[in-house]
Amino acid sequence: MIALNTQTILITGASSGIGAACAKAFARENAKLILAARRLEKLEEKAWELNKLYGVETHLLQLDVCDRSSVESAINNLPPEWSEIDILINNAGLSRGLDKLHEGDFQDWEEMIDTNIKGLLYLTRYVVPGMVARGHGHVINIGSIAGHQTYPGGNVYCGTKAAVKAITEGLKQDLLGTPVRVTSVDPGMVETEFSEVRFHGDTERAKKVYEGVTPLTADDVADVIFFCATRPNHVNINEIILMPVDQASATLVNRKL
Ligand code: NDP
Ligand code: 8X3
Repeated sequence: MIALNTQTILITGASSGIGAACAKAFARENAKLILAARRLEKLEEKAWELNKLYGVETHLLQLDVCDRSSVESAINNLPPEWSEIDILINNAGLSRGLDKLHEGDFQDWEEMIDTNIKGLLYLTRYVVPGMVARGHGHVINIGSIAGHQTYPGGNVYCGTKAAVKAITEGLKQDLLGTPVRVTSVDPGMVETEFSEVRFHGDTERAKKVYEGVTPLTADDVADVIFFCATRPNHVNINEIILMPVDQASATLVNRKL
Protein backbone atom coordinates (compact mmCIF):
# COMPACT_ATOMS: atom_id res chain seq x y z
CA MET A 1 0.00 0.00 0.00
CA ILE A 2 1.38 3.42 -0.88
CA ALA A 3 1.68 5.96 1.92
CA LEU A 4 -0.85 8.77 2.04
CA ASN A 5 0.64 10.98 4.74
CA THR A 6 2.59 13.01 2.20
CA GLN A 7 -0.28 13.29 -0.27
CA THR A 8 -2.71 16.12 -0.87
CA ILE A 9 -6.19 14.93 -1.76
CA LEU A 10 -8.97 17.13 -3.14
CA ILE A 11 -12.45 15.68 -2.57
CA THR A 12 -15.44 17.39 -4.18
CA GLY A 13 -18.82 16.90 -2.53
CA ALA A 14 -17.14 16.32 0.82
CA SER A 15 -20.02 17.81 2.83
CA SER A 16 -22.08 14.62 2.77
CA GLY A 17 -22.35 10.95 1.84
CA ILE A 18 -19.55 9.29 -0.11
CA GLY A 19 -17.34 12.41 -0.18
CA ALA A 20 -17.52 12.84 3.60
CA ALA A 21 -16.81 9.12 4.08
CA CYS A 22 -13.75 9.42 1.82
CA ALA A 23 -12.51 12.35 3.90
CA LYS A 24 -12.68 10.14 6.98
CA ALA A 25 -11.00 7.15 5.31
CA PHE A 26 -8.08 9.30 4.08
CA ALA A 27 -7.83 11.35 7.28
CA ARG A 28 -7.20 8.10 9.18
CA GLU A 29 -3.98 7.84 7.15
CA ASN A 30 -3.02 11.45 7.82
CA ALA A 31 -3.45 12.67 4.25
CA LYS A 32 -3.67 16.43 3.63
CA LEU A 33 -7.30 16.99 2.70
CA ILE A 34 -8.86 19.73 0.64
CA LEU A 35 -12.62 19.45 1.12
CA ALA A 36 -14.92 21.15 -1.37
CA ALA A 37 -18.70 21.65 -1.51
CA ARG A 38 -21.24 24.47 -1.55
CA ARG A 39 -22.35 24.12 2.10
CA LEU A 40 -19.44 25.61 4.03
CA GLU A 41 -21.04 25.00 7.44
CA LYS A 42 -21.24 21.26 6.72
CA LEU A 43 -17.60 21.23 5.62
CA GLU A 44 -16.64 23.04 8.82
CA GLU A 45 -18.46 20.39 10.90
CA LYS A 46 -16.64 17.59 9.05
CA ALA A 47 -13.29 19.33 9.38
CA TRP A 48 -13.79 19.81 13.12
CA GLU A 49 -14.73 16.11 13.50
CA LEU A 50 -11.69 14.95 11.50
CA ASN A 51 -9.40 17.16 13.51
CA LYS A 52 -10.84 15.82 16.75
CA LEU A 53 -10.64 12.17 15.64
CA TYR A 54 -7.34 12.13 13.78
CA GLY A 55 -5.65 15.47 14.43
CA VAL A 56 -5.57 16.30 10.72
CA GLU A 57 -5.64 19.79 9.25
CA THR A 58 -7.95 20.37 6.31
CA HIS A 59 -8.28 23.14 3.76
CA LEU A 60 -11.90 24.00 2.99
CA LEU A 61 -13.21 25.29 -0.32
CA GLN A 62 -16.73 26.63 -0.55
CA LEU A 63 -17.20 25.83 -4.19
CA ASP A 64 -19.94 25.28 -6.73
CA VAL A 65 -18.32 22.92 -9.24
CA CYS A 66 -20.73 24.15 -11.94
CA ASP A 67 -19.14 27.59 -11.89
CA ARG A 68 -16.09 27.38 -14.12
CA SER A 69 -14.47 30.65 -13.09
CA SER A 70 -14.90 29.78 -9.39
CA VAL A 71 -13.25 26.40 -10.00
CA GLU A 72 -10.40 28.08 -11.87
CA SER A 73 -9.87 30.66 -9.15
CA ALA A 74 -10.18 28.07 -6.31
CA ILE A 75 -7.51 25.85 -7.86
CA ASN A 76 -5.19 28.65 -8.97
CA ASN A 77 -5.35 30.42 -5.61
CA LEU A 78 -4.69 27.47 -3.31
CA PRO A 79 -2.07 28.38 -0.69
CA PRO A 80 1.32 27.02 -1.82
CA GLU A 81 1.34 24.26 0.83
CA TRP A 82 -2.00 22.94 -0.54
CA SER A 83 -1.46 23.52 -4.24
CA GLU A 84 0.21 20.27 -5.30
CA ILE A 85 -2.78 17.95 -5.55
CA ASP A 86 -1.85 14.26 -5.72
CA ILE A 87 -5.32 12.76 -5.79
CA LEU A 88 -8.48 14.34 -7.18
CA ILE A 89 -11.73 12.63 -6.16
CA ASN A 90 -14.45 13.92 -8.49
CA ASN A 91 -17.37 12.92 -6.32
CA ALA A 92 -19.72 15.96 -6.33
CA GLY A 93 -22.86 14.95 -8.14
CA LEU A 94 -26.58 14.59 -7.94
CA SER A 95 -29.74 13.31 -9.53
CA ARG A 96 -32.90 15.36 -9.83
CA GLY A 97 -36.27 13.71 -10.37
CA LEU A 98 -37.35 10.45 -11.95
CA ASP A 99 -39.61 11.97 -14.58
CA LYS A 100 -40.16 10.45 -17.99
CA LEU A 101 -37.89 12.20 -20.47
CA HIS A 102 -40.76 13.75 -22.43
CA GLU A 103 -42.18 15.20 -19.21
CA GLY A 104 -38.83 16.17 -17.67
CA ASP A 105 -37.94 19.42 -15.95
CA PHE A 106 -35.37 21.52 -17.84
CA GLN A 107 -33.86 22.90 -14.67
CA ASP A 108 -33.35 19.37 -13.29
CA TRP A 109 -31.59 18.36 -16.51
CA GLU A 110 -29.33 21.37 -16.49
CA GLU A 111 -28.39 20.91 -12.85
CA MET A 112 -27.41 17.27 -13.43
CA ILE A 113 -25.48 18.00 -16.62
CA ASP A 114 -23.73 21.04 -15.13
CA THR A 115 -22.72 19.23 -11.94
CA ASN A 116 -22.06 15.64 -12.98
CA ILE A 117 -20.42 16.32 -16.34
CA LYS A 118 -19.26 19.91 -16.59
CA GLY A 119 -18.22 20.23 -12.93
CA LEU A 120 -16.16 17.05 -13.18
CA LEU A 121 -14.58 18.31 -16.40
CA TYR A 122 -13.68 21.71 -14.92
CA LEU A 123 -11.94 20.18 -11.89
CA THR A 124 -10.12 17.73 -14.11
CA ARG A 125 -9.02 20.43 -16.54
CA TYR A 126 -7.63 22.71 -13.83
CA VAL A 127 -6.01 20.04 -11.64
CA VAL A 128 -4.55 17.47 -14.05
CA PRO A 129 -1.95 19.71 -15.78
CA GLY A 130 -0.19 20.09 -12.41
CA MET A 131 -0.19 16.33 -11.97
CA VAL A 132 1.33 15.84 -15.40
CA ALA A 133 3.96 18.52 -14.75
CA ARG A 134 4.91 16.99 -11.38
CA GLY A 135 4.88 13.44 -12.80
CA HIS A 136 2.48 12.15 -10.17
CA GLY A 137 -1.26 11.99 -9.68
CA HIS A 138 -4.50 10.05 -9.60
CA VAL A 139 -7.98 11.09 -10.72
CA ILE A 140 -10.82 9.07 -9.20
CA ASN A 141 -14.22 9.74 -10.71
CA ILE A 142 -17.39 8.58 -9.01
CA GLY A 143 -19.57 7.13 -11.74
CA SER A 144 -22.53 4.86 -11.10
CA ILE A 145 -24.27 1.69 -12.13
CA ALA A 146 -26.48 4.28 -13.90
CA GLY A 147 -23.62 4.85 -16.36
CA HIS A 148 -23.71 1.20 -17.36
CA GLN A 149 -27.46 0.52 -17.34
CA THR A 150 -30.34 2.88 -18.05
CA TYR A 151 -33.54 2.53 -16.02
CA PRO A 152 -37.02 4.05 -16.45
CA GLY A 153 -37.01 7.70 -15.37
CA GLY A 154 -33.21 7.65 -15.13
CA ASN A 155 -32.75 9.12 -18.63
CA VAL A 156 -30.67 12.28 -18.06
CA TYR A 157 -29.00 11.15 -14.81
CA CYS A 158 -28.00 7.88 -16.53
CA GLY A 159 -26.76 9.97 -19.48
CA THR A 160 -24.53 12.03 -17.19
CA LYS A 161 -23.04 8.93 -15.60
CA ALA A 162 -22.53 7.30 -19.03
CA ALA A 163 -20.66 10.51 -19.87
CA VAL A 164 -18.52 10.10 -16.74
CA LYS A 165 -17.65 6.57 -17.91
CA ALA A 166 -16.64 7.84 -21.38
CA ILE A 167 -14.71 10.81 -19.96
CA THR A 168 -12.84 8.54 -17.54
CA GLU A 169 -11.86 6.21 -20.38
CA GLY A 170 -10.85 9.16 -22.55
CA LEU A 171 -8.72 10.69 -19.79
CA LYS A 172 -6.96 7.37 -19.22
CA GLN A 173 -6.11 7.22 -22.93
CA ASP A 174 -4.98 10.84 -23.07
CA LEU A 175 -2.71 10.37 -20.05
CA LEU A 176 -1.01 7.30 -21.48
CA GLY A 177 2.72 8.03 -21.37
CA THR A 178 2.40 9.92 -18.07
CA PRO A 179 2.38 8.33 -14.60
CA VAL A 180 -1.03 9.83 -13.78
CA ARG A 181 -3.63 7.21 -12.87
CA VAL A 182 -7.34 7.30 -13.71
CA THR A 183 -10.10 5.32 -12.02
CA SER A 184 -13.87 5.18 -12.04
CA VAL A 185 -15.69 3.82 -8.99
CA ASP A 186 -19.27 3.01 -9.96
CA PRO A 187 -21.64 2.09 -7.12
CA GLY A 188 -25.20 0.79 -7.15
CA MET A 189 -27.52 1.76 -4.31
CA VAL A 190 -25.85 3.74 -1.49
CA GLU A 191 -27.86 5.29 1.34
CA THR A 192 -26.83 8.96 1.55
CA GLU A 193 -28.61 12.28 0.95
CA PHE A 194 -28.76 11.22 -2.73
CA SER A 195 -32.46 10.23 -2.84
CA GLU A 196 -33.52 13.19 -0.72
CA VAL A 197 -31.82 15.45 -3.24
CA ARG A 198 -33.29 13.47 -6.16
CA PHE A 199 -36.81 13.97 -4.77
CA HIS A 200 -36.24 17.64 -3.90
CA GLY A 201 -36.36 17.14 -0.13
CA ASP A 202 -39.25 14.62 0.00
CA THR A 203 -37.76 12.50 2.80
CA GLU A 204 -40.65 10.00 2.87
CA ARG A 205 -40.20 9.18 -0.82
CA ALA A 206 -36.44 9.04 -0.33
CA LYS A 207 -36.74 6.55 2.54
CA LYS A 208 -38.82 4.21 0.36
CA VAL A 209 -35.86 3.74 -2.01
CA TYR A 210 -34.03 1.81 0.72
CA GLU A 211 -37.05 0.06 2.28
CA GLY A 212 -36.58 -3.67 2.78
CA VAL A 213 -33.01 -3.74 1.39
CA THR A 214 -29.58 -3.43 2.90
CA PRO A 215 -27.97 -0.77 0.71
CA LEU A 216 -24.29 0.07 0.56
CA THR A 217 -23.12 2.67 3.04
CA ALA A 218 -20.97 5.64 2.11
CA ASP A 219 -18.16 3.99 4.11
CA ASP A 220 -18.41 0.85 1.91
CA VAL A 221 -17.77 2.98 -1.16
CA ALA A 222 -15.02 4.99 0.54
CA ASP A 223 -13.26 1.70 1.36
CA VAL A 224 -13.15 0.82 -2.34
CA ILE A 225 -11.93 4.30 -3.31
CA PHE A 226 -9.25 4.03 -0.63
CA PHE A 227 -8.19 0.65 -2.05
CA CYS A 228 -7.86 2.13 -5.56
CA ALA A 229 -5.79 5.05 -4.26
CA THR A 230 -3.37 2.91 -2.30
CA ARG A 231 -2.27 0.40 -4.94
CA PRO A 232 1.40 0.59 -5.94
CA ASN A 233 2.14 3.43 -8.36
CA HIS A 234 2.40 1.14 -11.41
CA VAL A 235 -1.11 -0.30 -10.84
CA ASN A 236 -4.13 1.44 -12.37
CA ILE A 237 -7.58 0.25 -11.40
CA ASN A 238 -9.66 1.43 -14.34
CA GLU A 239 -13.19 0.72 -13.20
CA ILE A 240 -14.96 -0.90 -10.29
CA ILE A 241 -18.68 -1.63 -10.10
CA LEU A 242 -19.97 -2.41 -6.63
CA MET A 243 -23.49 -2.97 -5.45
CA PRO A 244 -25.28 -4.35 -2.41
CA VAL A 245 -25.83 -8.11 -2.24
CA ASP A 246 -29.54 -7.17 -2.38
CA GLN A 247 -29.09 -5.62 -5.84
CA ALA A 248 -28.36 -7.41 -9.13
CA SER A 249 -28.80 -4.59 -11.66
CA ALA A 250 -30.05 -1.02 -11.78
CA THR A 251 -33.63 -2.32 -11.59
CA LEU A 252 -33.35 -5.75 -9.91
CA VAL A 253 -33.53 -5.33 -6.16
CA ASN A 254 -34.37 -7.96 -3.55
CA ARG A 255 -36.81 -6.09 -1.32
CA LYS A 256 -38.03 -7.88 1.79
CA LEU A 257 -41.17 -5.93 2.72
P1 NDP B 1 -24.99 13.16 -1.32
O1 NDP B 1 -26.18 13.95 -1.77
O2 NDP B 1 -24.97 12.67 0.07
O3 NDP B 1 -23.66 13.99 -1.58
C1 NDP B 1 -23.48 14.76 -2.75
C2 NDP B 1 -22.34 15.73 -2.54
O4 NDP B 1 -22.15 16.46 -3.75
C3 NDP B 1 -22.64 16.73 -1.44
O5 NDP B 1 -21.50 16.90 -0.65
C4 NDP B 1 -22.95 18.02 -2.19
O6 NDP B 1 -22.51 19.14 -1.42
C5 NDP B 1 -22.06 17.85 -3.42
N1 NDP B 1 -22.51 18.68 -4.53
C6 NDP B 1 -23.65 18.60 -5.23
N2 NDP B 1 -23.71 19.58 -6.15
C7 NDP B 1 -22.56 20.30 -6.02
C8 NDP B 1 -22.03 21.43 -6.67
N3 NDP B 1 -22.70 22.06 -7.64
N4 NDP B 1 -20.83 21.91 -6.29
C9 NDP B 1 -20.13 21.29 -5.29
N5 NDP B 1 -20.58 20.22 -4.64
C10 NDP B 1 -21.79 19.73 -5.00
O7 NDP B 1 -24.88 11.95 -2.35
P2 NDP B 1 -23.80 10.79 -2.55
O8 NDP B 1 -22.73 10.86 -1.54
O9 NDP B 1 -24.55 9.55 -2.70
O10 NDP B 1 -23.24 11.20 -3.98
C11 NDP B 1 -21.87 11.32 -4.29
C12 NDP B 1 -21.63 10.85 -5.71
O11 NDP B 1 -21.93 9.45 -5.78
C13 NDP B 1 -22.48 11.52 -6.77
O12 NDP B 1 -21.68 11.77 -7.91
C14 NDP B 1 -23.54 10.47 -7.11
O13 NDP B 1 -24.04 10.61 -8.39
C15 NDP B 1 -22.72 9.21 -6.93
N6 NDP B 1 -23.48 7.98 -6.72
C16 NDP B 1 -24.36 7.88 -5.67
C17 NDP B 1 -25.04 6.69 -5.49
C18 NDP B 1 -26.09 6.53 -4.43
O14 NDP B 1 -26.91 5.59 -4.53
N7 NDP B 1 -26.10 7.33 -3.39
C19 NDP B 1 -24.79 5.53 -6.35
C20 NDP B 1 -23.85 5.77 -7.40
C21 NDP B 1 -23.20 6.94 -7.55
P3 NDP B 1 -23.23 20.55 -1.30
O15 NDP B 1 -24.70 20.32 -1.43
O16 NDP B 1 -22.81 21.03 0.06
O17 NDP B 1 -22.64 21.35 -2.40
C1 8X3 C 1 -27.09 6.27 -8.09
C2 8X3 C 1 -27.60 4.89 -8.22
O1 8X3 C 1 -29.39 3.44 -9.33
O2 8X3 C 1 -30.12 5.50 -8.24
O3 8X3 C 1 -26.19 6.57 -9.09
O4 8X3 C 1 -28.95 5.57 -10.31
S1 8X3 C 1 -29.09 4.87 -9.08
